[in-house]
Amino acid sequence: MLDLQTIEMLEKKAKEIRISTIHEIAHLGKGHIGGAMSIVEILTYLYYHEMNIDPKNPKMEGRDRFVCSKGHAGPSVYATLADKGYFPADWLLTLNKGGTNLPSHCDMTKTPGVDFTTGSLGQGASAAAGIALGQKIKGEDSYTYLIVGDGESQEGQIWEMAEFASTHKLGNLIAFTDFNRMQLDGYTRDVINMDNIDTRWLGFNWHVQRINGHDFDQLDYAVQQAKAAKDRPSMIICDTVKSRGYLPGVGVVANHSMAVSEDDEKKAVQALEGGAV
Ligand SMILES: Cc1ncc(C[n+]2csc(CCOP(=O)(O)OP(=O)(O)O)c2C)c(N)n1
Ligand SMILES: [Mg+2]
Repeated sequence: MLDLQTIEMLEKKAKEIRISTIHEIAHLGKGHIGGAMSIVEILTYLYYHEMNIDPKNPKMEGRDRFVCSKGHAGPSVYATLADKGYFPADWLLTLNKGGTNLPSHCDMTKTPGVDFTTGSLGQGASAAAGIALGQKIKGEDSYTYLIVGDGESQEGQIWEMAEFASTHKLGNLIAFTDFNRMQLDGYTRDVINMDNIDTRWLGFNWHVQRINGHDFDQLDYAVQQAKAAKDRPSMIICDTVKSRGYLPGVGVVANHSMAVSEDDEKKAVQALEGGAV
């Protein structure tokens, strides 16, 4: 269990990352705020508590790796990396503008700290399995962490990765499904029903857990359990709220890529600072 001080530190960081993400997207005027906000606690937990990384040496040998396969969540990944010191915070205001190092979707050739280029849904997951296999072959004591979306999990490539990773007993691959129940233009349930997500992963012989993806204690417990399951890859299905912390988007079905005005930005940040999340 995490101690109270750690939980308070993580909650404070998560709030700062949410606020940075809102500023970043508002400066551009629009962006994938829904899917960026739903993974903030997962990112915060990994980058501030779990991963063996060195922002001063982004390509450190033997480090843990992170792949955000739902590459459109780039803005909250960047807010996290900037706060960790991978690059100057003022880069955040260049999000997706000409000449930027922070394109809307994660790009390993541009952004220090991004371990794999993503955006074409499904592909990052396969890359993560390949990276985890490489770590295993090298005998490294390191992990690959992966986030996939629930809509993304409708891609056939995800399930090819699932069988590959269990065949190769990739106990060092720890994945999270951001189960926010929404995809680009509606509820996953209305597009392709993902309600049997747990048994799907079990069927592919993964170690499967289901948690509240905004709860640090649950994230910690699940990651430690995942590490203990050394003979299988792990999937931690995280129940989350799309747009969590960006109140104008919460509960709105079309909250995928949204316009974020200066007024929305001000109100959302005020709400967060007032303790909305
Ligand atoms: C192969 C591919 N098809 C379509 C898209 C367009 N697209 C971007 S995000 C998205 C919805 C993804 O839904 P989900 O994984 O649930 O993301 P989240 O709810 O976390 O934003 C789609 C269809 C894409 N990026 N890649
Ligand atoms: Mg989704």
